[in-house]
Amino acid sequence: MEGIVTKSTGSWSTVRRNDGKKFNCKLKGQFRIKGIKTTNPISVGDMVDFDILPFEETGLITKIFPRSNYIIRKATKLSKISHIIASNIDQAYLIVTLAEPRTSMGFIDRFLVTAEAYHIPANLIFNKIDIYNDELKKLHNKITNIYKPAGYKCFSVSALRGDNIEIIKKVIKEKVNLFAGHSGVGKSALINAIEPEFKIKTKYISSYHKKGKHTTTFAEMYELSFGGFIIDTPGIKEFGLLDFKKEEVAERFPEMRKYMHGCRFNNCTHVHEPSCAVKIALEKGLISLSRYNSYLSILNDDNWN
Ligand SMILES: Nc1nc2c(ncn2[C@@H]2O[C@H](COP(=O)(O)OP(=O)(O)O)[C@@H](O)[C@H]2O)c(=O)[nH]1
Ligand SMILES: [Mg+2]
Ligand SMILES: [Zn+2]
Repeated sequence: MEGIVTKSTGSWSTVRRNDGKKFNCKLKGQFRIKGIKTTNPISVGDMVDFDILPFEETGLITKIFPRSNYIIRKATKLSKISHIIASNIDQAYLIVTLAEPRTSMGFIDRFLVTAEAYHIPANLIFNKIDIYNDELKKLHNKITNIYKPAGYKCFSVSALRGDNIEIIKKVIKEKVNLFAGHSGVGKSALINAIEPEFKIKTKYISSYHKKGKHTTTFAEMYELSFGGFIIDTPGIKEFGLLDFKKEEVAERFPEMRKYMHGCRFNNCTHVHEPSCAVKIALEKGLISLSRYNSYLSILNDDNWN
């Protein structure tokens, strides 16, 4: 039988058969994935073949179909071993907020670069707009005016008040959607606003917890009543920029990609070279300074291979 993995915690996975029935399954034997060292051979979103043992409720996964894409994070910051968060994703939404806990633009850019590297279309959802004061509304305007021209859709919602939930439902329909974002931005609340039946636990974050303890909960896939899935990814602080080289970073910024062919040097890093089309675009305001600074910051990471 064929199915999709909706949850995977160590040795057990929940597999949704194509008719919607779910089975608890174990992996049969050892699976190795070419090229990457991972702590988990199977992830949420994997399409699998499985057998159910006669008279038993549990099954054995016998095959993992090739993934169209996947997103990973490193087990630890310096580790070469990675953890597959989810696979076969149609589109990713980064849930952010300018209220508490505020998402930094650096984090947004790293997420978008990661999604670009994995060829997953990504967009931004600004949550908690019900509590934006005038200052935050201005900031919200300013930030969306950076991301929209860069090629990303920006949605503004209030999971609590219900603002613009219908728009979100429309864009996620019939797709496998990854929902990512810092703990506390309202991912679970948003999923509940989309599907009130789910009643997923949301949590209040006290200032004591705001620092962010490392949560080890697993990604989970929710089936939408109107077609499609949401993968909720709790507790992800960082995404692994593992699969590409430093030289490729500029290409992962769509607005830099647009201009870089005009640079004088083929191997231009867009940092100090003369006749750099990216820097000219920056000076003209065609590329935002905050995005360019994120580019420099990623280049300066000390964990490039
Ligand atoms: N004011 C306001 N609070 C929200 C909104 N969405 C979520 N919250 C609150 O933010 C906190 C964290 O929400 P939760 O959904 O658990 O965040 P998650 O960690 O991203 O899943 C909870 O106390 C929610 O009630 C919103 O749209 N407006
Ligand atoms: Mg949550
Ligand atoms: Zn250049």
